[in-house]
Amino acid sequence: MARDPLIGIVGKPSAGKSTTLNALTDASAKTGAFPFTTIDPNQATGYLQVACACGRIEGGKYKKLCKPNYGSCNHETGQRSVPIMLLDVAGLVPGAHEGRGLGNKFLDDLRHADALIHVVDVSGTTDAEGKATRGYDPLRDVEWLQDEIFRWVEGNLKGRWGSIVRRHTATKSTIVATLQNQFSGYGSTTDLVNRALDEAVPKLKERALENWDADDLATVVRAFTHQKFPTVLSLNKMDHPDADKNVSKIIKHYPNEKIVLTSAISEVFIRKLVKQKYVRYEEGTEFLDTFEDFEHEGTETDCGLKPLDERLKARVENVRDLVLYRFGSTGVVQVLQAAADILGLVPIYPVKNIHNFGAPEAVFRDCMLVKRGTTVAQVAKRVMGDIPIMYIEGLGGLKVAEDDTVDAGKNDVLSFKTGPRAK
Ligand SMILES: Nc1nc2c(ncn2[C@@H]2O[C@H](COP(=O)(O)OP(=O)(O)OP(=O)(O)O)[C@@H](O)[C@H]2O)c(=O)[nH]1
Ligand SMILES: [Mg+2]
Repeated sequence: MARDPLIGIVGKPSAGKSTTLNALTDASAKTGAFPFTTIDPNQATGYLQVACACGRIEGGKYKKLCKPNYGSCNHETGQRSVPIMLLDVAGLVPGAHEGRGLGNKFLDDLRHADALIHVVDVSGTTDAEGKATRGYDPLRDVEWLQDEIFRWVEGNLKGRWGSIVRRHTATKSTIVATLQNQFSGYGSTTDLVNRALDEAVPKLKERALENWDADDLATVVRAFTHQKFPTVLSLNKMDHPDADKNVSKIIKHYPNEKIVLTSAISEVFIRKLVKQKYVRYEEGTEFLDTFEDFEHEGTETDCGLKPLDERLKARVENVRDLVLYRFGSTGVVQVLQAAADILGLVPIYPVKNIHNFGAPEAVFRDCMLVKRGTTVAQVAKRVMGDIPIMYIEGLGGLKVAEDDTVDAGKNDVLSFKTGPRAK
């Protein structure tokens, strides 16, 4: 991943994809209770919550000075919001890979996504096409959506398989090189293709590509899509009375999937109230304070909140009872964290000066999200481009080897020292 990560939001029509995007960002993507509200993809910046380096270095001395260029850092907690790009696409329906619904275009929009949030409507009030119904079983949606993505990639490859094999033979390429050539349009890497082949059947690597049959190809494509699009299930509309039984069923059926329960609409509602100064809210938690809560404590004069009218009061109570107190949060902050987790993203802090981290003006100004296991040299390339680097310093001013890797808390604060251009 030589560029910033991109998280795709996928699901059938009316599952709540655009609502999820709006809940995670300041976007105002159009939402609606009818299929295909979204046609063109909406891209917006979300914020991933991480524990900032400022909180742990030199006993938190830099916490109060931390000054992110993008996003923000809480000077009390050292919790940092790091920007991350999100893409909300049109709904997918069964048969999309053959052009049903809005067809392939939207699968194409997903090409550059590094991970997916699959929004599943667990209220059972929308069918596979997103049309209003009751008692629909959303268990099916998990499977067919993954299948659509697989069939889309498979279809793209199958159509050209004859010429791919001819070229492979003529150029005496390796299997990995030929597949990487085909998958590069999805932002694949040789490493990813290798992992996919290892996951599929390592034996296929030894068997000549000319002898692969349709099943072999399908196995590899399945493994590739699995590696390329790690997916978090966002079981959305958990505020609905029918959600519980559907949630249990999905969790039982998919014990190994990464699953988060969400109520995107509640998060959007709360954020609106925060903007209008009706409530104070700690994102990602159940803590939501209204004017009335402060009134009880006798501090109503300085809480800075407006009193709620009866209608809003009832809606806030509803959100508390059905979502916040039952599940501990609306789940949307957690769903983004889960997506970053399956991708193995860690925050890396490039600094100009490894001893003062940019003080006084630019303390931990920059933070980027990279995959755990990325080498220090690859990080340097992303930060510095082609500028030649003389050496790289880590915490304490110690030199760091270029082939060393990064992780949370390991080689995550780095200073790149540039030198004269090589002759
Ligand atoms: N009860 C409930 N309704 C929700 C929730 N999230 C979204 N909705 C409603 O579900 C409907 C569809 O939401 P959208 O966000 O437009 O869905 P979408 O997946 O983007 O749909 P398309 O763009 O048509 O594919 C809207 O009426 C939303 O208000 C939720 O958490 N709970
Ligand atoms: Mg939409």
